[in-house]
Amino acid sequence: MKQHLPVLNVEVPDKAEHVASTPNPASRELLQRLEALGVETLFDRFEQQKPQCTFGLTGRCCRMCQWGPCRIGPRAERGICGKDQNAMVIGNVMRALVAGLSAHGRHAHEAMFSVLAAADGKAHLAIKGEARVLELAGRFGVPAEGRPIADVAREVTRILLEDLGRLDASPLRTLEAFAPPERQETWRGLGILPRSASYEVMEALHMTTLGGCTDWTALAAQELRAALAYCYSTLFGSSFATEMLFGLPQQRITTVNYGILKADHVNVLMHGHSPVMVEVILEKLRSPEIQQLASAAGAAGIVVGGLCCSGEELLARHGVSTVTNIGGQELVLGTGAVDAVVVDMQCVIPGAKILADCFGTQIITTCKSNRIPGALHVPFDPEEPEQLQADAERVARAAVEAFARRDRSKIHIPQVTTAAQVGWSYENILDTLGGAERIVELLRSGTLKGIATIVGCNTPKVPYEHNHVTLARELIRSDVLLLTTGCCAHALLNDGLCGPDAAGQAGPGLGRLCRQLGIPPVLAVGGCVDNTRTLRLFAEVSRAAGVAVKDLPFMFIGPEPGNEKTVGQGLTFLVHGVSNLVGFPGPIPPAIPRPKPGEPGELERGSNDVIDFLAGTEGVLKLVGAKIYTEPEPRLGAQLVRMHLRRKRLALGWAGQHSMGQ
Ligand code: MSK
Repeated sequence: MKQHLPVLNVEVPDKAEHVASTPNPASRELLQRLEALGVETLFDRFEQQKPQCTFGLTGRCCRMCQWGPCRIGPRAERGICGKDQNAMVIGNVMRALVAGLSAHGRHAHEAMFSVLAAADGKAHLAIKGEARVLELAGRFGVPAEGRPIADVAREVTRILLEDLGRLDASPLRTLEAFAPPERQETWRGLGILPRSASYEVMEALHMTTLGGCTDWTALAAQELRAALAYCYSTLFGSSFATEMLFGLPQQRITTVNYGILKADHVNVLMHGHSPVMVEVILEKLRSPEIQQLASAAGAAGIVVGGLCCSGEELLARHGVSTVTNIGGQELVLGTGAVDAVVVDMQCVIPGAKILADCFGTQIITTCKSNRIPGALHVPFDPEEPEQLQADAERVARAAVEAFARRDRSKIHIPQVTTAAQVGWSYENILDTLGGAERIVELLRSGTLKGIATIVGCNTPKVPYEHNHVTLARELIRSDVLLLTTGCCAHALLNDGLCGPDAAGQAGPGLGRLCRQLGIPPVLAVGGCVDNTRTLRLFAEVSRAAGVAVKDLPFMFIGPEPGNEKTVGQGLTFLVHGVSNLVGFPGPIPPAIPRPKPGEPGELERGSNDVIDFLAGTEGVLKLVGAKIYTEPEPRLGAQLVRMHLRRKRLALGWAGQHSMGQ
């Protein structure tokens, strides 16, 4: 059933609408096939959860201590402890943010210790990203000349690790090295400079424990501080460590979508976020020994496909075909063609194992934090990496051996493939577009009306992938260059918007530029942590323009927010001065008009300090120069983005004769 939420003024879709509106015909085919087979997916379980609790949806349910759960509504203005709505709502959002921060923190920890392992010559790992090592050495003031690259990488990584775990008040060095000076001044003035991921998570949980901080403004400040730790301690740390280890993405053309699976091949999917073990498993799967094993098992070859962000890491550096995102991970198992899914950390939903059992797929877990009952567990520990090569080979063998057990009667692969132009690093985006000064010129002249990052997860609260694709199509038509990561990127890759022929869907300025340069209008820049690449681009364009990021026509768009990590993604850009458009309201109650005291018949805006702080004109907009817009209808969302970019351009005197294409 559809659920209308009057308090949020939105309607969430039912399963029929997901099926009807999802833009990828392969997803639709699999949704219908699984329904016909009577196999349940997240879209069915979403129906079972309806109606969803409106206290939870609006952030007014507190489960932080064992006195509760407490709800704030017409019957109770405060929780049992006396906590009011503001403290409850911002506390809930902050706890979501630091959960996401912890997830990226563990990812960063694994990547950084893997660099140390490589620097120490362990586990046959190499330092392939010399350019990034040397850049970081320069930024951190680490001597590099005449030293072995392993020594420099070790010293640089020790600094990244300090940034991950510092407990004293000394500066977060990655922030000092990479954040625009204007921003550093702003954050210093607001008192929100963070220490590290570890400290800010501890402080956020401390502040929100029973009898802790109930001043919502102090909690809001910690929210922004934690967002900065999220950005400079974990996102930059993960992305940089991975680039030091495996090098930068390289541009290439590849093929994506469900149709890359082949019935007569071993089909292995890589799923999760941490790229370390999957890189070694990929090497093993491509080795003559494992290829021979596949052939002996009767397979015509081995297909490797990517899911979620581990898939995007392999796509960016190796051109490995991606298939789908968090919302499609059950659907791809419904092809009955997947022999094994190798999963590491995050975004692997329990439903995937249920589907795997239905179709005889082997699940192999490789992160010691994340175990799944019944799965083969071969954990990677970067602090004890000696087993890495042998374990990766064991995983590759197990995946190939699963081929013999597959039930061939259930194979159903939608024959849908899409071309994609991938491998975008910060450096090669800059080079391809002609440098930061040239990008400023493109923006100033109106060839590009703006640049936006469109990212994030899926949520069953909006039609599956519909918002991602609709917003992207609308915006490129309006000459807005898009960068994308995460689950959104999968939707746009499969739709062809990141492909070599997508220029024809762009507006006149962006389309011409794409044809001139041979690029698509949507650039897939990697996994969730690689939003750093976009942030660096925004900062570099700002430097070249001599205009603060907050004043440039940039936007962050999260059409289908889902994971706790998305809270930090949006706020990362927000604290840099980049306004957010989110496709579904966060767990924050809207400010509802109410009768004006003493003036019957008149209405005034209902008080909601938290929403006023995040989305009004007096809060973050004044403090950091950006705010949050919410709009679940994607065409209206696109209008909001156009309006926002237009206002920025007008203020800069860059609007000229050009109108935003509608
Ligand atoms: S995988 S964090 S659901 S983007 Fe990075 Fe997708 Fe969101 Fe996970």
